[in-house]
This record gives sequence, C-alpha cells and structure tokens, in this order.
Amino acid sequence: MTLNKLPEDFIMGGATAAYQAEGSTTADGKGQVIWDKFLVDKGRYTADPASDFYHQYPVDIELCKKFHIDSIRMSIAWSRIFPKGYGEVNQKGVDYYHSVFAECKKHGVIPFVTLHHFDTPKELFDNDDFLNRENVKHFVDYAKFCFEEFPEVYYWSTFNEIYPVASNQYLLGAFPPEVQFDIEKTVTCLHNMMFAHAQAVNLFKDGGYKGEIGVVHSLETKYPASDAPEDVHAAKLDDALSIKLLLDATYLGCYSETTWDYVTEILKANNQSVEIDETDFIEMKKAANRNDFLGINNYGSHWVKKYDGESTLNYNTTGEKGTQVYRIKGIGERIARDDLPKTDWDWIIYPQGLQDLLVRIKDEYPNYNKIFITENGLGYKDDFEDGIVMDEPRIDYLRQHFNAISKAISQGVNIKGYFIWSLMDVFSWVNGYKKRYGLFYVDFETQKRYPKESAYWYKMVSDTKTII
Ligand code: BGP
Repeated sequence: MTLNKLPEDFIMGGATAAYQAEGSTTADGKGQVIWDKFLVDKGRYTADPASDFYHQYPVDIELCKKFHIDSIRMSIAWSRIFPKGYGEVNQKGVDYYHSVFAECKKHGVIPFVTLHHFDTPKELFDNDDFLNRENVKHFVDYAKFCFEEFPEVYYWSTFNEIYPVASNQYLLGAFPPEVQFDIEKTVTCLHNMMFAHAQAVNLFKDGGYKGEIGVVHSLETKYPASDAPEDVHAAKLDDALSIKLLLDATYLGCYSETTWDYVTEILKANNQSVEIDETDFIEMKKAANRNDFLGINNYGSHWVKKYDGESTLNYNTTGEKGTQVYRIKGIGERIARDDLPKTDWDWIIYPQGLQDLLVRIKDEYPNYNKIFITENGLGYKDDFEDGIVMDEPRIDYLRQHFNAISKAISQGVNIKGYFIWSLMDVFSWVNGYKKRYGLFYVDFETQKRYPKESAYWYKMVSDTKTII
C-alpha cells in the first residue's frame, strides 16, 4: 500500500476559539457576551474555567512547538477589546493579545486569527446581533481597529461559520436567542454577515495592510437520500441555504438566480420573504475577488429527503447516539444513514463528503484562490488513565480525512493547510466539557495538559508529510 503525501509547505495547525478556550470571562475589564448568562440560566456548565488559555497560553504555544504544530488558530474576543462592542477600548484586553502573539513569535508558531467566533458583545447581541445593520458597522470598526493594532498577525478570518451562527440562532434555536424556524431571520443574518465580511475585506485591501484575509465557512455536503426527484430537490434546497448562499456571496458578490430561487422557495413554504438591498452587492462584488483564502470547517455530511410536515427537531447534545431529529418545513429531513459510522452525537463520518466538497468548490468557484481546512476532528468521550489517552478512533478519523484532502489536492484543489479541532480540549458550546476533540487532554480541574496518542501521530505527519 502506498501512503498518501501532503505538500512540503502544508501547514499543520491546531484550532481554538476565544470563548471555548480562554475562560476568565470577567477578567481585566472584559465585557459580557450572551453566552455568560445563557449558560448560567441553563445551569449545566459555564465557560469558566474552559481551558484557561487566558493564563495557560504559554504552555499551549510551547506544546505547539514541541509537537511541530506550525500554527494555532485562535480568535480575538471582541468584548475584551471593546467591552460594549464599540466606543472605549479596554487596553488590558489589547495587551493580552499582544502577549499571546509575542509568545507565538518566540516559538515560531503562526497565529491564524478569527475576529468573530460566536461571541458578539452582549449589548450588541441584545440589540439584535447581525439582524441589525448598526452592528455590521460596529463589527467593521472593530476589524479596522485590529488590523491597525496587531501587525503581528498575518492571517485574518473575519467570521467563523456564518451559517451555524444564523441557523443555530434563528432556525434550530440551539444558540441564544433560541429562535426556531425563522427562515427570514436566518437569511437576513446570513446576508448581513456576508455584507460585513465584504466590508472588512475591502477595508483590509484598500488599507494596504500586510497579510491575508478570508472567511471560515462551515461546509458539509448534502446528498439526496435517494434518486427520487423529490429527494434530489430537497438536497438542493438544503444545499442552497447552507452552502451556495454563502459561497455565492463570497465569490460572486451576489446570489445566483438558481440559489435565490431555492431560498425563496424555502421562505415561501414558511410564509416568509426577504428583501435584499441591491446596493449591498456593489460592496460584495468588490470583495469577491479579494479573498486570499477560504477556511472550511467540516465534520460530516448529510443525506436529505423530502419532508412535508411541520418542522421538528431534536439536537443531540448529550452524546446519546440515535437521538438526533432534523426535519425542516420547506427544506427536508436529514436522515440517519444506519449503514455509515457516526459519532456519539450522531454526526455522520464520511470523508468522501469532504473530498467531493473540495473538488466542487474548485469547479464552481474558480476564484477561490486557496483553501485551509480550518476545523475537522472527532468529538469523543476520551478515556484518561494515568495520564494516558489512547485515542485510536480519533487517529483513524484524522487519517481518513487527511487521505481525502490528499486526493483532492491530486485532483487539482489548492489546499494549503489543516487545523485540527481542537488543539487542546476546550468546552463545547452546547455539549459542555465531556465532548473532547483535543490533541492534548486537559484536566479542567488542574488545567494540566497531557498529549494524547493522536498528538504523537499528528507530529509524525507534520514531520514526514506522509499520512501514516
Ligand atoms: C464548530 C465551531 C467550534 C466547535 C466545533 C465542534 O461549529 O466552530 O467552535 O465547537 O464546531 O462543535 P461541538 O463543540 O458542538 O461538537
């Protein structure tokens, strides 16, 4: 058997996010985010201490160096810089990120920085988050501040996962403000965030800042559950809302007629409509050819069949296999596929879906430039025994996905790096502390880190650029 290779300059990274890693949610003048109250109200867990990255960052960055992890994907907490989301700057927050970037520099680890990872400052969130165009302006001002303030950063992503922000907030109700089945709000949020992204990209390019800018999208292939035309149609509807709308906005700077027709069909089935101000497309078209990279987060694929009933959902947040239900009026039903492997949280493991997605982007959006896989990994209930975690299933998952990436590269897709979700264990938004993804096990009580078996495997791949 020949082993697949990765290009010599392929970046091997580890991903984190401010709210899931830092902890210290009230330290040094940090402003609040909606999650602080939401998690307390739910009474299950909070984001303190998370992985205490606020204090442990030297340890984590040193671990990157030790395990030949070239880059750390992290986000800036907007509310550490602007506690209210706008106006007065919190110097301690600014200083904190300078210290983190200095530590990265010291160890030769590249910071790959996202401006917004699910954590809009509370005041702006309470004021309708990205449904409110005032908040688009605040985001762009915050982005400009960061571009000016942090020349240490070369790679900037505007947003993490615009689709899950919109859908979890307004379609599935999994994230605050827990609104369900509001397609109008979902589409408005998607569009406004893409408009904000375009403004930030144009500002970055017009400002002549050094570095590269892109956006991180969650992109998971939607296949029809059968060859029946109504299932094929359902998959296309799901695809239009969750993939095409975002990629059209990013790379065309507008919505193609077919994409918009599908989205309108979904809206109509729910007796809703959305009017987009056509002048937004001027800004978006200007940005469409200026994205240096596309970040892709991918954890699985979906099979969709026609569904005529009312929307019903059960989001598996407990890790009790087989409990997920996803039926959306006007779109379709995502089915379980009993013949394919799944995580305990019912996420279908299908690396071919990633390969298909990558090739499709190259074919359908030739101006995509280059791709980083910015998140991929296995959520798992790791067994920890005497400091040792033998996480074979995670290694297996990674191996399969690296092979899919390598095949996509040989099919001509320009993929420049991979960031495992997650570098170390972090807390999961709606699943708490038991769903672990890290290369490094975190004892959340002592905050001690322990390399898992997968960390050694990852190092070997980084050293040899061979998928073993
Ligand atoms: C992505 C988010 C991450 C992370 C990951 C795993 O959608 O960008 O922040 O949470 O999913 O998700 P979960 O923690 O729900 O398993």
